[in-house]
Amino acid sequence: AWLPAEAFRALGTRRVLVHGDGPLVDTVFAEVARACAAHGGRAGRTGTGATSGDAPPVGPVDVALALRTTGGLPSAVPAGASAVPGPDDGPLGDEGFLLTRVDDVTVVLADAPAGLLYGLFHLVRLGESAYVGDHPPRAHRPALRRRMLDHWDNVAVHPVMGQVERGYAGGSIFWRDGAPHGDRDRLRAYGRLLASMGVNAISVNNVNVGLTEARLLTDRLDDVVDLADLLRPYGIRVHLSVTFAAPVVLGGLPTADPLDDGVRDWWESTTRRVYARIPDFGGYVVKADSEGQPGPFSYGRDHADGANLLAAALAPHGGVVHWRAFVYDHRQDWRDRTTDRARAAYDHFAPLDGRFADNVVLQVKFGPVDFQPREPVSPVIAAMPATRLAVELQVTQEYTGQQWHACYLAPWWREVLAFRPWGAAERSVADVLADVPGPGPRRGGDLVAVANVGDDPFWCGHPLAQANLYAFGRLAWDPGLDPGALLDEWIDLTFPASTVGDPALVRETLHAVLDDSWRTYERYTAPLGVGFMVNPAGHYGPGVDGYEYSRWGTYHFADRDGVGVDRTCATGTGFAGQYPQPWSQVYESLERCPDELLLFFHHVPYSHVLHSGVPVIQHIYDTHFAGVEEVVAMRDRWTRLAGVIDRAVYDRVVERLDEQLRCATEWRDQVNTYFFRKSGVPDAKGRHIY
Ligand code: BDP
Repeated sequence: AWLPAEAFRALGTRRVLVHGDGPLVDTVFAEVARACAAHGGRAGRTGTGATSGDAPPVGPVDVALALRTTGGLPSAVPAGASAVPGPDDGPLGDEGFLLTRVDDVTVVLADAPAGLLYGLFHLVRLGESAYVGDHPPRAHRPALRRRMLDHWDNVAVHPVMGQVERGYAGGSIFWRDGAPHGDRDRLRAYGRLLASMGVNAISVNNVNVGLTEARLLTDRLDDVVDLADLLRPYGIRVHLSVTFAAPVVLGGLPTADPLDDGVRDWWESTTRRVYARIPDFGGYVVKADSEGQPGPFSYGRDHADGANLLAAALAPHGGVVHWRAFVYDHRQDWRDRTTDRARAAYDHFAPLDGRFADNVVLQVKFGPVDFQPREPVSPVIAAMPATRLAVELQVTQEYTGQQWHACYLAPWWREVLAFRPWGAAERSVADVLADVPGPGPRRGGDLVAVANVGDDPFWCGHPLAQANLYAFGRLAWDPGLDPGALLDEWIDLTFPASTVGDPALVRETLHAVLDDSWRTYERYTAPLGVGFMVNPAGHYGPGVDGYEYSRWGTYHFADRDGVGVDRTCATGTGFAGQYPQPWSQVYESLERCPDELLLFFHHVPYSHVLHSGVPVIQHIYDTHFAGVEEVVAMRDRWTRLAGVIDRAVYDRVVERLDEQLRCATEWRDQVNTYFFRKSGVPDAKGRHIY
């Protein structure tokens, strides 16, 4: 993974002072001391309680990482640094830091320990450039206050989903066969990786909560205490997925009705017991009334009643509920225009805006359906001005190649975060989450993602899938970051120049393979935003009609004349009307709807000509041929790294690219053949279609 010892070379060759107290500062000092021991520098520490057992102060220093709260700065920090004004746009806060250079000393200042930790990893990212030239004081703060990973990990092995639901990286790093995993070093290493990308919250069990997993809240709490202890030194708070039926299945109560006093008491006392053991416990994640999970609907209550019940139990302790908006009827059929699955989250939640307690965070999947490689941004995000929101991404590649396919998702997430639901001059999704002022009350939000990590030696199955994990954390810190620049960061931290044969070639090759890989994946899979042509058994590989006649509500409606889902207000399901202006009109209009979402919003004849000038049927053929050619090129590019990077990483990626090519070819052939047979329209370029 990223952060091998060599990534600390620039820091570790210098004289570094760490100033401050507390467990997170201990972590910073341990990192610095290790780096200096490896690379010949010197580490020193000052602070009120920090001297005994620590290395002595180092005299003149090249680098100082100092907490400003502990009674002034030590004398080794140049006087000028104490004069550095606070950044003019407000305090640094709990997690921010300030970086500058004064009298040839690189100085990182923070007002709280987590800021120092993030400042340290910022220095590591900067490498040599942190220690040369001018660095006028600059404040760095996370745009989003909670940057969270949800692990869909089962404690006990699930008969269908295994140890990790939608996990493609081996078993869980937290659990093994019903017990804690036990590899504590690896958990610490994971905490360190997460801190280096800015993640500060994690939920450690699946949102589909089985009975064993439910008990983490009560008689198996010790296991969670242990995880919290291991991750706390990296600034990470632990959260738990809980079942709404917990008062019944764990507490033996006759009901889980959110308005029942006994139920309320049960949640309060249970939550109090959790905080007695884990004072910085983050809170609960809840999937309710969705895909078989219990919820308030069973008691004739709504989701504000449900969420507020748990929020009330958590509020005195500072915890939050992440209440998922992924609520829909998974036994529907396309009965009439109102049963469109894409409508469900908005239909359920928009009317509840304003009723959620302050410590409820409504967690909304980025798109209206389900983590497809292309969907419009969920209209719920623009519909809840009085509710805290989290946008949920899927780092685990359930629908994007399952960590067999190289698919760098940062460009896609960047598009989602940059989407402006009220039009070009208004706020973006990232602004909504970051509490940027706009019409309506200001409400802060989170970015959350389903994790892609397991006990695989490469952490993510595909070594290059680590770039997705890394980019997620960094985008949650700063949604404005450029995906290409993030890839550079990840490359520098993972393949430091001193560890590879030809750093320039490594960089060039990784960009060639990854930069456009999400669009490549989109090209060889379901066309033009229609989604879900996947194999229903595991969501891997093509299954063009796999869901077409089932009850899951995900259809493409292809027939001999055309394809696509009519979600217009005029003639379709009315989903387009869930957007504010201008998007409701843009999506409603066949002329204005962006090509890449055409079949999400419209049912069109195969001859319909796209903005690109190409008819839909020909676009399908062209993109599917192109997608496979691009995978061939990716594979060729990668082989140039033979002998240049670590052999095991190289081989693992070759194995994955071979499979990606096989699978992409299968996608191409099945999708092209399907549409050729449905439409009878031959490929204008005369290529072979079976
Ligand atoms: C779907 C997954 C399913 C999850 C569900 C969810 O296929 O395994 O339980 O999302 O988000 O995409 O709850």
